[in-house]
Amino acid sequence: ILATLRGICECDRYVRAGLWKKGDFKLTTKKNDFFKENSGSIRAVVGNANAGADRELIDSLPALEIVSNFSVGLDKVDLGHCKQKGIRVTNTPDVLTEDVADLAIGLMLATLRGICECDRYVRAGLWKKGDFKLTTKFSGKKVGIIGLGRIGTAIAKRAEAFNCPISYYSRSQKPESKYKYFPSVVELASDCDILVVACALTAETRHIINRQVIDALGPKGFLINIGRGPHIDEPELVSALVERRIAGAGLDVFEKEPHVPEELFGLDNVVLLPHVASGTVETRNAMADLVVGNLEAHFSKKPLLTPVV
Ligand code: 8YV
Repeated sequence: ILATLRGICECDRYVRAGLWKKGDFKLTTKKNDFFKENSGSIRAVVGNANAGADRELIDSLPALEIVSNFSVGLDKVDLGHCKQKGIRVTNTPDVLTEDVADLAIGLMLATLRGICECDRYVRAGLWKKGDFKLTTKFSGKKVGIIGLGRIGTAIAKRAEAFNCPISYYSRSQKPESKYKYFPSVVELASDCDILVVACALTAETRHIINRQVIDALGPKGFLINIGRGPHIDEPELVSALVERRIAGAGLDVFEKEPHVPEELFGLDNVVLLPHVASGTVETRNAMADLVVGNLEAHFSKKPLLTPVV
């Protein structure tokens, strides 16, 4: 159901064919021209997961009042600088939680059960020659979640329905949570079958998945990333996947999007998606409504709907 509705196999083919790069390049060119030509009069900026408002952009727009971001993650917005300059910042929480959590489960199923590889196998006419290899069972696997916020909790709830024992790592233990807490990512990785990155990207969580964590996850472990590419030391992950030092990975995000390490394209133990966790018509419309709603509120001097700064 998830693969069909969310186009998981089509997404995987899109990334492997190198098409992602073509989509984003044109946007970047237009953005630069527009900002240059209108820098003195721009009062609002709408960012997203890949292009927000860094110090340089903020300083080049003297009339800027608000950054209304089309994403929940704000790692591309210099929040400290906005605060200092009195620029308001909003994001799009809650409305995308279900989609991102659905896709995390979709990635787990697609990776462990080889759904995209199966799809390629049938399309290539290989079924006639013999049955597909056996894959890995998902139900009952131990799921470790990094970051038990809104999205992490929604993933845990869904994984529980598959009888998966849940454990988590976060900066501090959540006293209200019934899930097992680990005070370090390495301990969490050693104890689970599937490690899921679901935390915000900050200076502290950059490369939270490093060689040590990958080794702790081990050759039977799977890694799922629906957070941000820089959460993972990507060259370390690529060599672990090539050398089969971990069993597999389901990745929606990459360090230098839309560039994906080409060593991954030929691997059968990965599922590669072009950052589509919130990418449904329903959710993108709800996110757009929030972005516009925040701008309307700001310019009519009403309270912002989802203020961050
Ligand atoms: C992006 C996301 O906003 O909300 C986030 O943090 O990463 C996504 O929802 C979306 O891909 C548009 O860039």
